Amino acid sequence: MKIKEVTLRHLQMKLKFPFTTSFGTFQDRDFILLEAKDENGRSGWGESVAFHSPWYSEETMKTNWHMLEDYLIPALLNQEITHPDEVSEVFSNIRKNNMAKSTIEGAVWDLYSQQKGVSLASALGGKKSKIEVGISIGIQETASDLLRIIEKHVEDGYKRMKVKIKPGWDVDVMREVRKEFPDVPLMADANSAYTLKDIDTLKALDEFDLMMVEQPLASDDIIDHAKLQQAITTPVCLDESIHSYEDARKAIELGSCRIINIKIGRVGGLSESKRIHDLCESHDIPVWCGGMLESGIGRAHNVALTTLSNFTMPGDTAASSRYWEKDIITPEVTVTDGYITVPDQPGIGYEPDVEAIEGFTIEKKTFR
Ligand code: OSB
Ligand code: MG
Repeated sequence: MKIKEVTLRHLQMKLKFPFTTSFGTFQDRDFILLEAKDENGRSGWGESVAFHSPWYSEETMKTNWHMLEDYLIPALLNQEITHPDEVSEVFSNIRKNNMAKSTIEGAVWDLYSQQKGVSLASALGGKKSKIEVGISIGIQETASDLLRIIEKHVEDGYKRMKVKIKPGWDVDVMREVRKEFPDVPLMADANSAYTLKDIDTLKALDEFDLMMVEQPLASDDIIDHAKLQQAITTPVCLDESIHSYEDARKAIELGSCRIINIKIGRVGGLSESKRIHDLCESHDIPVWCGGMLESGIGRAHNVALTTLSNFTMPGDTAASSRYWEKDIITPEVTVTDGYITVPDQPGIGYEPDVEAIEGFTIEKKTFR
C-alpha cells in the first residue's frame, strides 16, 4: 500500500457537559481528524487525541498539526507499506510526539484492514464480539451531584464507575459513594494530583475496596509509584507515565503498578498498544482502554483495540451520546447493558459521516 494523499481537518465539537479533572475543565473539544487515501482512492481515518492545551501531556492540537504537516506526512507519503507495524519504522528518527504519530498510524491500520476485507478488531488479532465498558465521571460541584450521576450510569448498565479525585475531593467523597453504592465496581483517577507526602490520604482509599487508583503521582514517575504500591493494598494503575513498551517493561519490573491503562495516542499507535498488551498479558498485568473524550473515529479505534484478550477490565469507551449531541460516524457507538457490540464490517466498522465532519471543520489542508 502507498499513501497518496492526506487531508488534515481541525474540528471543533462541544461536549454536552463540562468535564473536570484535577488539572482543568474541558467543554470545547478541538482536535485533528486525518483522512489518508491509498492508490485506489480508498480512505482510512485517524483521530488525534491531543487536547487544545498541554494539561494532560505536552502535546497539543497545534504541535500535532505541526508534526504531521512538517515531518510525519512527508515521511510517509508514497512509501511502500506492507503492514501498519512498518509505520513506526518510517518514523523511527522522530522522537516522541506519540499522539501525532498515532493519528496517521491509525488511518493506515483502517486502510490496511479495509484492503484485507476484515474488521480492524480482527486485523489486530481481537476475538471478542462485544466489549465491556465503564464510565469516567469528572469532578462535580457537590458530592450529591456525583451520586446522582453515578446512579444514572449504574441504571444505564455501565460496568464500572471511575471517579476523578484531587486533594480536597477524595476520601470523603469516595466514602459517600461507597455508602450509597456498596457493591458497584469503583475506581479513582487522580491525574497526578498527589505526591508521596499525601501517602496517608492515598492509604485511606484502601478502605473502599477500589478496583484501582489511577495515576496518583507525577505524570513522569515510576519510582515513587513503586514505593506507593508497596504501602497500599489498592492496585495502582498507570496512565500518564506509560508512553511505550519500554516504559511498561520498566514499570512492571519495578512494581510501579498492577494494572495499565492503554491509550492508543499516548503510546504512539495501535502497533505499540498491541506490544504493550502482549507484554502485560505475559506478566499477568490486566489492561483496559483509556479514553480521551474522542469523537466517533477515535472511539471506533478504541473499540477495536479492546477486543484483544488481555483487555479484561472495562474501559472508558462510553457511548457517543454520553459526549455529543451528534457524533461524526454512523451508526453512533451505543452501549447496551454495559456492552458495545463490535462491528464486523471491514476497517473501523463505522461509516464516517462526511457531512457532519465538514460541519464541525474550521480548517482543512490536503497534502499530496
Ligand atoms: O485521565 O483518563 C484520563 C479525560 C481527559 C484527559 C484524561 C483522562 C480523561 C478521562 C475521560 O478520564 C475518559 C473518556 O471518557 O473519554
Ligand atoms: Mg487517567
